[in-house]
Amino acid sequence: QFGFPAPKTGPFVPTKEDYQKVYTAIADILEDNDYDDGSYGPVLVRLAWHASGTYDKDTKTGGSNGATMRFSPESDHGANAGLKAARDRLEPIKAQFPWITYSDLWILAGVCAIQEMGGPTIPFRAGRQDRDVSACTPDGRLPDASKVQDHLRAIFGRMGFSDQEIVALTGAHALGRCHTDRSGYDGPWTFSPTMLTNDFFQLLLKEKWQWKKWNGPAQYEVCVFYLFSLIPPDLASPSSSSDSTSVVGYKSWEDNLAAWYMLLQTHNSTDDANTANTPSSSPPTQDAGSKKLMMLPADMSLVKDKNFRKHVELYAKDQDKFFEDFSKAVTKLFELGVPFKEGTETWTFKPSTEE
Ligand code: ZEM
Repeated sequence: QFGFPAPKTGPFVPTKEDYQKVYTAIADILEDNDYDDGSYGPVLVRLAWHASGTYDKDTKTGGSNGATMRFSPESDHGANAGLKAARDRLEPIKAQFPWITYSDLWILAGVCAIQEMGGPTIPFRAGRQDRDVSACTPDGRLPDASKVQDHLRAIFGRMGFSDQEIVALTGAHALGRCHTDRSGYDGPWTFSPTMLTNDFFQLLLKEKWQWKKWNGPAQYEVCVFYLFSLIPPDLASPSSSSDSTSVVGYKSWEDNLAAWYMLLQTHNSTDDANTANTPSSSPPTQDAGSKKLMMLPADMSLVKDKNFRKHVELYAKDQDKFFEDFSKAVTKLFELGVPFKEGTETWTFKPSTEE
């Protein structure tokens, strides 16, 4: 009865708290001022999507269970170009929490990135198992950006998604950018590529997209004047929307004009007793100017096809509805083909800003 206590036996069974620790560790490595727009968030979302989007509902192959993108040939598939940056970024986390599978880690990183970039809560279930190279999926299961609606319906239909879900999922293109050394395409879709908004849909509908004149792959571009950014934040709500992202978020030229009109009126009425209209002393938050934004041919088909377009119109008007549907569709995407044990709990993790 004098010895050390008997060592605990049996395998380590991680709890929700253990996964929350991993979530927090991922949240801590998202930012890096020397990478892209200052965050690994977008490329981590793309990693989780490409791990999941190989699913085939008929053969029940592919999907996020397995993390087979660790291996060639899948890592070398053209669609996965550039995702090594995302996988490498997660290696120190895997070393710190060796009990988590790569498959769960990649998906948890996607969940974390979406939430930390201002997106909706994405419920998470653990239990993905890593598989070996023999589970790699054939090339060609992910969408081709040069193709349009019929292709998108074939690819996402194979995973089991409807038109509405296709449109909601593609709203992820509010995040990140295209890289000439990865896909060959170039540029961001929105002004705020590290913040999830419904700007992708607003821009699709409101801007006049033109074919980009260059030697690269065919893509659309538009040069958007960004006068709105000069307006002090407390005057910057010309439309009814008063969400906290209004200064960063996309504003149509009508909104720009309305904001300038308000500013002019305010300046012309400085003698008024109405102090509510006093211009703010807070400085403009961003430089005014213009910026080139882009769309892929696949993106543009979402407004050219009338059945896709009605969902684009809804999400452009209603960011809450977009967030609700995006969360549902992403949760489904991330769980395609995953053989969860019966009774696996669904967890939600708190964004790090709310802790
Ligand atoms: Zn994307 N995506 N995607 N996508 N994607 C790129 C980048 C990102 C398509 C596509 O070809 C491309 C979904 C759907 C579709 C993200 C998330 C999601 C790029 C640029 C291309 C070419 C890659 C590069 O050069 O770095 C096509 C055709 C899609 C079909 C509709 C869905 C669904 C997504 C998540 C739910 C994200 C976050 C990026 C930005 C990555 C980054 O590094 O910034």
